[in-house]
Amino acid sequence: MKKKKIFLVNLGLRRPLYPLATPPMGLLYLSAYLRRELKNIDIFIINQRLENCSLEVLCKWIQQYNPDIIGISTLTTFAYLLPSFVPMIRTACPNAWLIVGGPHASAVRKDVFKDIDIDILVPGEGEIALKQIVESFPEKESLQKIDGIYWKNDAGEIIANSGLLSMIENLDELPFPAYDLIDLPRYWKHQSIAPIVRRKYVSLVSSRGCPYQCMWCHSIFGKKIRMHSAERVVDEIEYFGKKYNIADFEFLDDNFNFNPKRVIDIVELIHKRGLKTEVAFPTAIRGDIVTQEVIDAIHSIGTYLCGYSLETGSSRLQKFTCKRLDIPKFLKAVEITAKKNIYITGFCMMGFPTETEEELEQTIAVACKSRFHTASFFNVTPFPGTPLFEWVKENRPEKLEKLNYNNMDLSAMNVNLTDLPDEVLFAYQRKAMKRFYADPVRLYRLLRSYPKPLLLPYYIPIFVHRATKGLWNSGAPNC
Ligand code: B12
Ligand code: SF4
Repeated sequence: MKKKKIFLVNLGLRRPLYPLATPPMGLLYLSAYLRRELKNIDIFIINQRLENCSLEVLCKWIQQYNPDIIGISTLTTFAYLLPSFVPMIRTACPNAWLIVGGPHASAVRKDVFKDIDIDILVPGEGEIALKQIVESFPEKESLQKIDGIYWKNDAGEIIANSGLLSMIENLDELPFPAYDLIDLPRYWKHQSIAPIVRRKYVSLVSSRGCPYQCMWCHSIFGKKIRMHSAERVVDEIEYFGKKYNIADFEFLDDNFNFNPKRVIDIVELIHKRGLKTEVAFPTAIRGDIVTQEVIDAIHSIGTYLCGYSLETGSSRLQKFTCKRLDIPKFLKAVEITAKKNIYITGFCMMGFPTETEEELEQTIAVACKSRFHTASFFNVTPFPGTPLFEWVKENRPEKLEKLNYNNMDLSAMNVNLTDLPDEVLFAYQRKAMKRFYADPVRLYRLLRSYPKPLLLPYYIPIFVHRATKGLWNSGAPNC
């Protein structure tokens, strides 16, 4: 039987003010699962964010490979590339099936078909659905048996299959991500989510789904958290550590510490197996459930960086946004983490609907009081498919008219969902940067704890861009 050839591509670009490139974990998990479940296939992965190449170059790669199935993954910020890219690959590979999956597909669902001529859309966790799609190829009608996907039949109608997309109940059943399909060392030259350039690391995802309800957040993996067992997490650490001769692991979970007992079990197993590790949790720690025991444990396995998300210092907005963070417990967690000399990146959001100047001040005050080493003060942005987007659509629909997600980067977003003038919101963001960083003690702590102080100048342009928000980079909404 002829091998089925599958080309998977992650769309997106790296920019000077957003120079990040992370291993495309979604595509690595999908590939590993397909390879295990279906024997007669070949898979090729390209991450445009790593290559930073044009769509024409991407298309040439695809044409040379001549795939049967092309799977595209994209964030909403790069979905603007789809209407140019899809016709190109349609022409290059007229008989291939085109599938879109990933965060944008999960958020926008059927509406993705409005702008582009694709065959199938997978809205959420992709392993089982993609396997069934590959099995169905080339019989389009067999797609009707796959729960929860959208597809276009030969008459050009978009069909929304009934049922829910099948998900993997027990995450340990997933094979290890297929790192062998990418050139991992090339990623080490770029910044990952942890703001430290040039380090040898492997990214891991030890859980899927998050039970919290923050109104701005995605629901790609559902609202129930599923976790790898401690054994499985440590097996991956051991395997990839040996394979790449590295010790540094970056966890990309939404909620690594949801079950503190699992954290302790993971740490104990790492010690028991005598593994040498260094660990970063740039996104994965929920502050108000952190305990001293958890911090002692993660410190003992070489944790050097933790991202902590305050988002807002206002208790009213904590309730309004359903983040419901317990701020005093959060500050305590930051403090005990800082005492271990773990570098802390703090995340704040400014510009929630109904947010007042007093509440903006509260966020600045809490961030400045905290023991964060760095803080980012991002604009609140309503992404499709989130409760925040629905709220804005219903209550402030005019705010969505100006919104343009294209190529948005962390510091360039100029969205303003408040009822305050733009100048006022941006002035608070500048004030936040000034007050936070104009503190000699903080600067001393930052220099002392940042893992690679000589590389700090690399971040000056990003710092300047944020600190001058709205002065000369106000322009059109969302640059
Ligand atoms: C790593 C990461 C990044 C990486 C890049 C990721 C990428 N794909 O390119 C970096 C750091 C660059 C990044 C940047 C941003 N990110 Co980000 N990021 C993440 C994070 C933390 C982990 C992603 C991950 O690896 N997940 C694990 C893998 C296994 O899941 P997955 O990729 O979703 O893949 C699964 C499914 O989606 C599906 N699937 C994926 N691709 C495909 C393809 C096909 C064909 C099929 C069938 C299925 C399929 O199957 C996979 C396996 O089940 C997620 C949060 C999260 N929990 O997912 C946010 C997330 C993806 N990011 C998000 C956002 C908003 C951003 C930013 C816009 C933030 C900002 N405000 O600036 C920026 C982009 C700015 C820019 N200009 O570049 C949102 C996406 C919202 C959206 N609608 O697009 C998320 C969901 C976070 C959130 N809380 O909402 N991010
Ligand atoms: S922001 Fe974090 S805690 Fe809140 S729902 Fe999203 S992943 Fe969960």
